[in-house]
Parts: sequence; structure tokens; C-alpha cells
Amino acid sequence: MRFPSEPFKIKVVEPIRRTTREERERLLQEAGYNLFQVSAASVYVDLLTDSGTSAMSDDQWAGMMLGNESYAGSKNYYHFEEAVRSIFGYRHVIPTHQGRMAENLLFSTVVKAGMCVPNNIHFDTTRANIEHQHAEALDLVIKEAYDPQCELPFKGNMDLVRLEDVINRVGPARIPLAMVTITNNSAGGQPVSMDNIRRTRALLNRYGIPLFFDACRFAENCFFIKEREPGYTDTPMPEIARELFGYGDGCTMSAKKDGLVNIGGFLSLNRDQWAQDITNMLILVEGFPTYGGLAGRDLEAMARGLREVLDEDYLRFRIGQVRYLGELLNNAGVPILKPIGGHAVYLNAKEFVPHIRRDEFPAQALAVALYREYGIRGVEIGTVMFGKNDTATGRTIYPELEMVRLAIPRRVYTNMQITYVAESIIDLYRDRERIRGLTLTYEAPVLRHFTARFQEAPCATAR
Ligand code: P71
Repeated sequence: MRFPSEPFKIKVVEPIRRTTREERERLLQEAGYNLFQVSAASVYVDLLTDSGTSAMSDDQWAGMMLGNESYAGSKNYYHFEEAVRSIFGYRHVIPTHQGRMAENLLFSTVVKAGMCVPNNIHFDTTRANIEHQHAEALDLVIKEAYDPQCELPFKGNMDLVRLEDVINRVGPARIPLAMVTITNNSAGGQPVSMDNIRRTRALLNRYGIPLFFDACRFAENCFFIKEREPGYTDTPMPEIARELFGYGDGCTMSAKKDGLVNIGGFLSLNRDQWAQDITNMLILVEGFPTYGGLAGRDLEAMARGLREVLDEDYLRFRIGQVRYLGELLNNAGVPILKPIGGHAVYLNAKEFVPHIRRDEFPAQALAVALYREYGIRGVEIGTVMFGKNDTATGRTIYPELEMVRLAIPRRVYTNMQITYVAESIIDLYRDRERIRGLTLTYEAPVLRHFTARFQEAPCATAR
């Protein structure tokens, strides 16, 4: 089957409410046309993020009841440690409450002012945590990643020529580690090939630079390797993961993605000295090393989720469901980023609403229209999130991509709900000329997308 049906049945349900268009119009006005400010209870299908939004299995819930909430040495920590070691293979396992804390602990320990950390593309929290150390976060993905039309099987790959240039330019002493984000969230959930990882490792070895993975969506990346990379068709998922992580020295993980939990993360690594320094910092800011800001039951759910996520039936359904949405849209001529990624479909707003000028936030306008007309919430990944004001000229520096991301939570929506999303977007596309641009009325100095407020520009056709 091209699009496998759900490999689970539903045991617990959460009702979701449909609202009227009038209600949503009012809610949008109150929210300043910012979907982060709309209450989730007024959203019908919520595709804001795939992070922390998974449905847990009965086995995970059963594990929650076996939580041991001792301050030190909870058995759930040992289960968790064993799960992480068996999948990732690194010696030290340090739990954190979510991914960005793992990043913060790692970078505050090993990155010093004036240093540089290369990555394919840093996720915003990774970049922010590096810049917080007064260091530079460099994005060195292959250039095709920035072309929404270019179809490559591994569009998240590191550009090894640029990586070597950077090492030669800044010198290995100023690069405490390099990272590879699997899958590459910021440019469409695109995977990195085993071959590219192997070569990245070989290059870094020549300069003695450690390699860390941002492993949030590692299982999805490993599934793409199995599907697309020669030599892996018959390799079991855990073996693919072991080989991949074997090329690294450690990883940071937000288990809110491929850990199939609602909260949790970790840092895992081989270097004893780094682990010791990080653990000392963990105790200061997060908690004792056998719970790291989580409850025992959370650790148990994470241990079980990390094993479940490598189940091939699950992954085939998961990747298939995202692809199902993407292909329905693509076949109807709706402009999307290609190839379809692992966790989300991205609408290309530059082509969807070409009548909206760049300074009127086309992707934000599209996300607002999708909510107003159909109660579906996506997230803008474009000028609101990544545009910068050039203080010298007062002009806006626009990011390369202007997208609305439709991130699919894991095991949450049925294929019928996904069909509803596709049909809604196809309808909206037919009516796209009616979508109006927005003007910014408030922005915070940092991470403005969470709290920005907008007004609607006059009707485009009336201009
Ligand atoms: C996503 C998120 C969650 C998010 C974060 C910020 C604003 C809106 C939504 C989080 C990631 C990620 C990668 C590759 C690290 C984190 C941080 N992604 N690396 O895509 O995608 O993890 O949220 O657990 O701290 O919606 P954390």
C-alpha cells in the first residue's frame, strides 16, 4: 500500500470542537492575527507543531503507572538509560526536560565566546543557545536545500566543501564540535544520508573535531535511509540507527518528537570530562542526574517511546501519512516544498499568494486564512519568524523561504482528518486571490513571532 492505514486502534479520544467562521474571525481579531495567541480549544485540526503533541501508546501509559518518584536512583532512570544506550550507543545518558535544555547544557559547557559551530541548518533554539555563548552558529547545508522545487532524496545533507572551507578559515581550535540535524527541520524535514554522515565524520576526524547529532527526528531520518539509500533496504531500523550514531560522539534530543512523549529530552555522549561538567551544571539548573527535570513516569514513557518509534509499521504509516497530505495537495497543483519531508508539509506562500507583497507577510496571511476559513492551524516559517531588520538601512532582510508548515502530530489524526485538511487547502487555493496581506502593529525585540500583532491590509482586489 502506498499510504498504509493506521497500525493502531483508538482507545481514548479527545473531543475536538468545530467553530463557526464568525467565531474564528472574532478570535483572530482578538489574537492580533497571530495563531500562537489563539486558544487550542478553538482549533479543529492543530498542525502548529509535531513537538510534544504525540499520542502515547497503551504500553507507554502503563509504564507511567510504574513511575518510581524517588529523588535518586529511580528504576525508571535505569530503564531509560538502557533504552538510550541500546539505540544511540553513547556512554553517558543525561536526562533533561526538553531539547533546548540539552542544547543549553552542551553549549554552555563546551562553546566559548568567539567560537563557531557548524550544522546543516541550526534549529532556532540551537542557534539561540550558541549565540547566547557569543559564538557563531553556521548553516552549511547543500545549496539545493533552499530551492523548494529541487527534488533530492537527501536534501538535508551537509555541504562538505563549505564545511572544509570553514574549518580552514576559522581553524579547528575554534570549532569545539560540529552538528548534524536529523531530519533537517528548518528546510522541510529533509533527511541526511548515511553516506553524507560517514563523509562528514571522516572530514571532521582529519581535524579532530567531534560530531554531535541533533537527533529530534532520528527515526524518521533512519526510515528515509532505509527507503532511499542503496544497501539499507533489508537492514532493521535499530541497526541503521546504531550505524548512524556510531559516526558521532554524542547527541542532543528533544524526545517530544521521535521519543513519542509530551515532555522530555536528553543529552548522550562519550566524552567523560564533558559529561562530568555537564552533569554538574545539570544539578545546578535542572535536577539530580537520575531525573533531570522530569518525573520518573516521564522517563519510563520516554524509554518505551524510543523503542516504539523504530517500529517499521509505525514509521511506514507515519511517513506515509505526511506524504499522503503532500501528494493530495501536489496533485491538485497547490505549491508545496519538495520532496515531502518526514514530519510536515510546507506550503510555498510565494507561489500560493503571489499577489501579496513580501512586506505584507504572505505566509502569515496564508496561515491566518487557513484558520479563518477552515479552523486549521499551521505555523508561519517566513518573514515573521526569520525576517531581520537591518539597523543600518532600516530595511527588512527577507529569509530565503516563505512557508506555512503543516506539522503532523504523531498518531493523533486519522487519515480522514488529513483528507479534510487537504480538501480545505485545495478550496482555499482556488479562492487564493481573496487572501489579504497583513501589516505589523507590534513586535517584541526577540523571537517576535510568538507575540507579534497584525492588522489586515485592504482587500487586494480593491487596490
Ligand atoms: C518544532 C519545534 C518546537 C518549537 C520550538 C520553537 C518554536 C516553535 C516550536 C524543536 C526543536 C527542533 C530541532 C531540530 C531542537 C528543538 C528544540 N522544534 N532541534 O519544530 O525541531 O526542542 O522544543 O524540546 O526544546 O515545532 P524542544
